[in-house]
Amino acid sequence: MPERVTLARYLAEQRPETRGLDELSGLVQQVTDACKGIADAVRGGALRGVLGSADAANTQGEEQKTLDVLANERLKEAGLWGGRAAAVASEEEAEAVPAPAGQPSGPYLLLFDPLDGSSNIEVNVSVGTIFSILKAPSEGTASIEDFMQPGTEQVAAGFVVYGPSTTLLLTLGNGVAQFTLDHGAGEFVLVNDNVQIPAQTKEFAINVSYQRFWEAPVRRYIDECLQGEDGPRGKNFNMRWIASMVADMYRIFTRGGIFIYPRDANRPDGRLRLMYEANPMAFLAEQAGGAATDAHQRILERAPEQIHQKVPVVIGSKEEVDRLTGYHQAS
Ligand code: P6P
Repeated sequence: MPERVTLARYLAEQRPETRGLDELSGLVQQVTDACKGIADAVRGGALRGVLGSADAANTQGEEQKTLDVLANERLKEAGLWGGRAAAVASEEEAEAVPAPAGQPSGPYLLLFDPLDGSSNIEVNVSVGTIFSILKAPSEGTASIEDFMQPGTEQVAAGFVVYGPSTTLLLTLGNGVAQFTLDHGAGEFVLVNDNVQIPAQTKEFAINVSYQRFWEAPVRRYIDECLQGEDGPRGKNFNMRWIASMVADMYRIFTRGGIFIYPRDANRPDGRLRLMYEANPMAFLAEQAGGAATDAHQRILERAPEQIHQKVPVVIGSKEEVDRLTGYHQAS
């Protein structure tokens, strides 16, 4: 029976100089504690009265689900009243939200998509929380400009999948660790301390219904996959598209694959947001031996211009990401 390593112990072992009692460890624990509450609400579904629309739209003009609002409030509270974040930014908030007046302004900035894939809630498909942590300015109140840091500046990132099991993937910049929530004990327990994305794969994830809008490199790449073993790739591929990035990406961290949300004729910058979806996933992917580009350059090197900006995403098994990125660069 392997030793039971909780998230608290993992943080202490990863940061022995502070025994995991530092501000970053504390913020990670506050965020993941909020995710435990979100997991409980998601699991309750219709019995908890948390399904359905919140009869409002978020700053992106997308319909807000009741659970979107609940998850956002839980994570804002964790970030703003925990004394470790100077401000938070959320998919559900138009602007950055500074720590309340009189509250200690912490050394970090917390960014999150509180409930990614929430359009899947009514059909009981896995959804999740994605988070990213940056350093805050050394003094003064954090402003939206302080968030405009490239993904290479992240000090931690993670996501939680609210699925058949509640699972956390986390990086502090020293590899990727995987935890499963022991709902009875209320603890995230380590199940893999060295998650690796296989460099090769036979699975691709893309929404094929937009095929007629794709650019030539994407069409070429997918066509070659579809030609299978008789085509230039010399092997058959399988397609998976859950339409919940956290679920698609969790599969890729588990067994490899390539996730593609490209720019197209209708979406010049793709659909996914740089700061709280693409950057944290890219940080995790690279830390797990994978790769992540915007089809031309590393996502982590993209210089952000505004908090909700979108970016094309090609992420997962390194050999496949490099191939598709190479097709774009050659086009
Ligand atoms: P489409 C969910 O809304 C999301 O942001 C990602 O989780 C998911 O990968 C994507 O959108 C799905 O987009 O166009 O297939 O519905």
